[in-house]
Amino acid sequence: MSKIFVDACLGKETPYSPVWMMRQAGRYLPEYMKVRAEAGNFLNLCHDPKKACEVTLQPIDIVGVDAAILFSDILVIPNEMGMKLEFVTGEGPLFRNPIKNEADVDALICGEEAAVKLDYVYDTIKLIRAQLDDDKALIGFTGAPWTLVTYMIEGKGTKTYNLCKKLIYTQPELMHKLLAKVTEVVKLYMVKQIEAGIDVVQIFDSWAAALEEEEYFEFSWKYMVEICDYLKEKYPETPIIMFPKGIGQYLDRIYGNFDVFGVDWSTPMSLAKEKLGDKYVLQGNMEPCRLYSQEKTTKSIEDIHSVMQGKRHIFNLGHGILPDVPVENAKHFVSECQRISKN
Ligand code: 1CP
Repeated sequence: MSKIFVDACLGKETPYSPVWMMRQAGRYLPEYMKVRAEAGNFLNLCHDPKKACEVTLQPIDIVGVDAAILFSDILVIPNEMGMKLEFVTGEGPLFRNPIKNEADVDALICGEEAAVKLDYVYDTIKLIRAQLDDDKALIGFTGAPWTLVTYMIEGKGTKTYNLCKKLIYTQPELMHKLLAKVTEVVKLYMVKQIEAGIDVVQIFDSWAAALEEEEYFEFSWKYMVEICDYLKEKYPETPIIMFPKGIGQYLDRIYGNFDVFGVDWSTPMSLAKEKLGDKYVLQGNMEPCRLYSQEKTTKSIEDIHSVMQGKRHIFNLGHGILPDVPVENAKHFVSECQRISKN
């Protein structure tokens, strides 16, 4: 059966522009909080295919989105490369022994050995695929190598990226060595996600905006494109969405073998359309905080629709939904996207 979301990713005409939300399975849903409490904590939830499947499907049933996104986290990758991941309540992810030198890079588990350790993710995908309606798509994902190494080097979220940048400007070869290792695992991981049943791949480069232009293309985009080339050679039919957050000023230099460009909320949709709309389907890009107001949500959807006019477009937020958004407002966003873009 055809899936409106997959059709839209491939640039085919669809009855309306499909919609999903980044971070749609998460803390704004009381049903999610209940399952997370049963699991004990977030990481247990990621490791439990039955529960991870349940929370993946919640936004389909409750909010009415056109695609489900696998419930997991980008940081399970470094965890399986041998860096022990913890989540400190209220503070987010933590690696107590971040990468400091070449010996730490050499000690990482790499390639197939790391990719097979993510078997609980593939099991989750198989369960979801068996339960998801045929007309809904399942999105699998990874972090971009650059975004992943920011956590591996800093040990946690950062505002300054100073340890990462120190490596870039003082030991660029070591940074490339680390990025290449992570890229290798990501390629194998995404192939296994596809083989387990995902329909679409999204690559999150959440911390793209931390880098200067030349450095961005050298230390991040290049590796994302390498992942796309690898996946497209094996599975040319599987659409790939690239989401580099906050690089609207570099749009002229975007290239690569992928299908959809995810536009973040700080980049005007009209600019993205002008620069990239002929080459890529565009996804996005409502400012997520508009979800606090139904009126401002509808206004934004109308504005985005007047630019895209229901063609080569997927509705989404310009970054993740926040935990204190009322569920009613998330439902409103989804139904308004579907209503306003209807042909
Ligand atoms: O308390 C909780 O329940 C944990 C909160 C949470 C959730 C729900 C985290 C911790 N991760 C997730 C799930 C998650 N993470 C998904 C699931 C599917 C969905 O979107 O519904 C996805 C796709 C991610 C991806 C992810 N994790 C990204 C990239 C996307 C983005 O939002 O930019 C990043 C940067 C992470 C790291 C991470 N994991 C969790 C947190 C709080 C963070 C961010 C920390 C920081 O700001 O540095």
